[in-house]
Order: sequence, then C-alpha cells, then structure tokens
Amino acid sequence: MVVAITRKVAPSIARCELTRLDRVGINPVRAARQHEAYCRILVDVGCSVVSLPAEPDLPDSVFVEDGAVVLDEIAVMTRPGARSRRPEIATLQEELQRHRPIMSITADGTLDGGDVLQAGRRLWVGRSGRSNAEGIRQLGEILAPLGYTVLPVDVQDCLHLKTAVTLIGPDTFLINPAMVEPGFFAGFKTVEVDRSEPMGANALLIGDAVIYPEAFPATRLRMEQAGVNVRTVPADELAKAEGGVTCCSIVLR
Ligand code: CIR
Repeated sequence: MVVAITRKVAPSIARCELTRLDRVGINPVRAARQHEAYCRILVDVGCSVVSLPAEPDLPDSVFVEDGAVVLDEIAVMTRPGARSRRPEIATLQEELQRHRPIMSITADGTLDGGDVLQAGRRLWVGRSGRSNAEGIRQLGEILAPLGYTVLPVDVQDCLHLKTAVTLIGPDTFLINPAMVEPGFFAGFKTVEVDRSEPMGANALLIGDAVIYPEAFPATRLRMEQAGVNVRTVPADELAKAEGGVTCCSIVLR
C-alpha cells in the first residue's frame, strides 16, 4: 500500500514564503477545500492518506514535501533553505520515524525536498535558492552507501527543481526546458510543457496515474497524447503560495 503523508492547511497560509510571485490575498478556506480535493484524489489513486494536524503558526507547513527525502530504505530530514520553515521538521519526523530509519541534513547544509527528483537509484538535486552545495553534498554522502547517485542540477527562473521537471512515467519526465537543461535527463523520454504554461511542469506520479493542476489544459493534452493517465485537481489557491501538486504530500512507495 502506498502511504501519502499530508498536513492540513494552516489558517496563516497567506503569510507564506514567496520567492517568485507577488503577494496576493490567499483564502485559507478555499485553499483548505482544494487540499481536501487533493487528498480525495490521493485516496482514489490508491493511497492510504495520513493527515497531520494543521500547524497554525507555520504558514507553509502544508507543503510537507520540502521537509524530507523519503526512499525505500531511509527518510532524510531536510534543513529547509527558508528559516521560517525549519520548525516544520519536528512533527514531520515524529510521523516519518514510524515508517523509516531517520537521517538528517545538518548546518550549514540547506535542502528542500522540492529540489529532489528521484528516478530509480538516481536523484537529481536542484542548486536553487533553497538547496546549497553543502546540503547536496550531505545528501550524497548519506545515500551513497545505499547505492544511490546524487546529481546536482542548475535551475533558473524557478523556486525548486520540481517546478521545472517531474516524473510522469517510469522513464518519462515532464519538463520546462527554459528552467532546466533537458540534457541532464538524457536517455529518458520527455514531454515539454506548452509554452503558454511555463508553471506546468509540476505533476505527481502515483502508480500509473498523474495528479495534475486543472490550470494547465494545453500541457495536460500533451501528456494525454503521450498516453499518460492524467487526473486533474483544482490547485490555484495553493499555487498563490507557490505550492504545486508534488509539494503537498510525501509519498512512501
Ligand atoms: C515556500 O516558499 O517555501 C512555499 N511558499 C512554497 C513551497 C512549495 N514547495 C514545493 O513546491 N516543493
């Protein structure tokens, strides 16, 4: 059974970190409704959903993906690049230690889970404003004995690597080539986002289904033409906080 760890939307979400977007009002009730719809889809595609209680004073705490990198053998607790997000880790670790042995990124390393993209024994890690060279080095050192290779990747004009590229099939990536060089993924198939939808590269693959925001119909069509089973969710309120579909869960496969 696939377990998906989620956390309810904090009523303070409007005070979230913002990097690339201007602050606009975020309606916490609408964000919570969209998050509930997302959790229902997770159940629909076969997940057992763990729902952690809201952390009222941690505006970005719904975006659990950034707090840990979870593989079959281990969970690596991150040290998020945004200081305001570091207190999210403790309660996430309490839950994850039920499922995996725990290791941690330590100072002066920083790492956000949104920068870590896994396919098999390879992990591409974005050198973003959130994940630094020391964080990436520590992740590589922790995972090398388990047979994983960590590959640092440059990104531009995006918050995280997974804003730019995500997995949508066992050997297929959805990618915005303006944000990350496709050459890093040589040997894999790629579907490019439609030019009119630059924020459309964040998709969540679970089994053979891809959970995907309603907001990007042209890219959705491209995926469907490539044979991908796409399940859309309303996600525009969470997107105002720079959150996508991968970042609202940690999926234990
Ligand atoms: C932040 O800036 O940290 C949050 N407002 C958004 C985090 C989104 N995380 C993700 O895509 N992995």
